[in-house]
Amino acid sequence: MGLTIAQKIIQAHMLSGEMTVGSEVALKIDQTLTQDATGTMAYLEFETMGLDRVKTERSVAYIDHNTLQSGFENADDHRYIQSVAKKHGIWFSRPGNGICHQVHLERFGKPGKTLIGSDSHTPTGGGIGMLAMGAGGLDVAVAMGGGAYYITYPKMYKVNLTGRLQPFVTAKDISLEILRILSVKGGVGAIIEWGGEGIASLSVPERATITNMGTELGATTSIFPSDAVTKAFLEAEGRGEDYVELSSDPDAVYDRVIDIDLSQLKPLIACPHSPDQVVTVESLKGTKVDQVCIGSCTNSSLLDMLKVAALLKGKTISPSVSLSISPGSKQVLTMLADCGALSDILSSGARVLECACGPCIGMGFSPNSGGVSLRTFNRNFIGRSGTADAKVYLVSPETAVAAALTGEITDPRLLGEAPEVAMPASFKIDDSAVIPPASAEEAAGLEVLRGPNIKPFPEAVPQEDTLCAEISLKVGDNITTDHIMPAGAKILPYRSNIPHLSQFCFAVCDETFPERAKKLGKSVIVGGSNYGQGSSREHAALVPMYLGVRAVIAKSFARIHIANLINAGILPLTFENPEDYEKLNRGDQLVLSDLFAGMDRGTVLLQDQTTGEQIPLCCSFTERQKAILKAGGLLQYTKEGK
Ligand code: MIC
Ligand code: SF4
Repeated sequence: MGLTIAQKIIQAHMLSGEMTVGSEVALKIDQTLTQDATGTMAYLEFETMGLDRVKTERSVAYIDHNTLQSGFENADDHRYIQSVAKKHGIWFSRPGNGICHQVHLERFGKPGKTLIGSDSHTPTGGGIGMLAMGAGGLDVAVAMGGGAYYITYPKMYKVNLTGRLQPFVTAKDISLEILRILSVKGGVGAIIEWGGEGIASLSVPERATITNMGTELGATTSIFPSDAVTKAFLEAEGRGEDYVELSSDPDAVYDRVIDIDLSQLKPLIACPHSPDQVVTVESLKGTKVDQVCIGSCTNSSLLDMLKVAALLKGKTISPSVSLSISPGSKQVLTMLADCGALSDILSSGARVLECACGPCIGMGFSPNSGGVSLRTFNRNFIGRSGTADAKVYLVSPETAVAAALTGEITDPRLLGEAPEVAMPASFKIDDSAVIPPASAEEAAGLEVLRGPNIKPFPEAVPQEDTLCAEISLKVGDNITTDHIMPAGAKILPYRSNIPHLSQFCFAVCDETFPERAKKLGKSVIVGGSNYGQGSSREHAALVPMYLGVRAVIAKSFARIHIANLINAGILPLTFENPEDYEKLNRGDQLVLSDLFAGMDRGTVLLQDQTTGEQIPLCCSFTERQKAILKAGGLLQYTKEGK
């Protein structure tokens, strides 16, 4: 039987396990990336494990999320990351050099390699044929130390593209179309391979937009073949030697095949507050818009920005709209400046922000109260923009410009001629903002610089055989990590300070949660399906762990979050009968006895002492996961030398 692209890369990197859907496989990881909001914790964990030099082919630490430096906290964390990177063999991308995924694609990614990153949009690398996955910081720390990364062997989906995009219909619209078809949980447990004759007309930045947003499907990752388009991109980046050809076998077998005819697609828009609430742009025409943001790791490539500049050239944005543009990298910004496109952007009345995540993670540029914001980003979860009652829509750069010019949601096809923008034959290469690590000899004498914002890692609590605890919170379906542990300008500076962060846990759902959970000392959370979707932030597990949460019972979990819960020593349990969700209420006293035997059986009976209900729960884990849970988390497990 032939293999898919992902299966070929998995096979070449498999350290243990079986290539059958649902079994756990251990992978050798070639490259890692971290960003600052998750990186501080990942490097603290790396240090705690007593590891010396990274064992990967390439590990890069980016600073891109929190670049406001509104107090000493960020500056201290950046300095810590820079010094720890230098000492341990990690390349350091300075603040201003760009968004991790954009820079990694430009400068470091290689087809056929494995990459894990402490950021859920790491699958962007799939745009050049990498097997690139988001992971919790602790998993990245282990991989940096040469340890395996474990995934549940996924199903293989194929999206077959035929035809060609019409003018003003873009890669972003393809991403929104697949979200419309599959929903935010439709990709869970699957790797999505993009193929068909239609991919030949998609450039690497367009492919990367699609693999980037595959994260919103809950997929393990998304991947394109490595072909002539990939080769041209790598050559333009001066990295032709990194090219290898990669394609699936003609007789590869897929669990699901989805066909999309590109010529039939229209400009699409995701409505508040979920990326899968997709309708056509024309169906919302005339909706008043207050703010437009162009950028983020989804749509900040040079090609995106050149199109935006061409559409804005000689025009002035609507007086009622505030427009921000964040180029994805220093390479993009300098090339825009050199060719004059930056002037076209500035003359239109746009505000040019730093090459960083910025508004995407609520780091400034929050909309006005109740404001309508059109963003080229990948997520529009409630409150993520920093304004609780804002209505955030997700669109392509072309649709974003149309709204910025007219002040209302407008089909971009009404803008006239679509700009013709070609990929440059060569990109401007300047890696001066990437600082190489010290040599092993030099590193020995180097000091790691820590600031007072770095607080000790919360104590591990080994799992008990009998758990008696109250339900401290009950939430619904599709709870995101932005609900569990919000980010934004006020909170992000404290990512290395779990006690401080804990005050904001679940603030979007219930502000009284942290106080109540702390008072209980030990508690359980009940959730619906796809619990923990979205970001890779392990803080969404570490903070509940700090607040005494010992188990989460849900209808189903998102991939990265369930791994983070296990890594934090929190027991993730699923309802055997999803309708039993209705039987549990906040305040109920629960007893879970004989847990260890239950873990071996794969099922445990929950006794609700308040209602008298008995509810069967699924608790099937691999031997490794059981040992991690019993030890009280991955850090403890690794320290015990397992
Ligand atoms: C996000 O887009 O939500 C983030 C911020 O990039 C996160 C990482 C984080 O919370 O630090 C992600 O996607 O993993
Ligand atoms: Fe940054 Fe937004 Fe991309 Fe997350 S989704 S890495 S916050 S740009």
